[in-house]
Amino acid sequence: MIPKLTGAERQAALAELSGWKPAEGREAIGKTFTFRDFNEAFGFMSRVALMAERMDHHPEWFNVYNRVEILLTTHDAGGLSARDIALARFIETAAARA
Ligand code: H2B
Repeated sequence: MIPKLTGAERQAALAELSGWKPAEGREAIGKTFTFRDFNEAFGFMSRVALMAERMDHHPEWFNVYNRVEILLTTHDAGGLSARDIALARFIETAAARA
């Protein structure tokens, strides 16, 4: 069983992750990314997908053309865990490189 973050850990993580917000009505965090076009958005998604598979931790996401909405939560924990924070950090670096 993966431990859920404590309230303090959650707050500290969110303070450090620019633009990530708690989701409405769910123990999850989310952020929407906008790219130049679909090619750039899908390239970003491909890099995130490969890392997600390596981490065995997968995003809930939605893409329309150049927009990618991402929600992170740990199903096995029923809320946020350190894995969500690690994946969010990787996503930030992938988006910055796009
Ligand atoms: N992704 C996310 N976001 N949460 C999980 O709890 C999770 C996952 N569990 N990816 C993994 C896969 C689990 O189902 C497999 C069996 O390891």
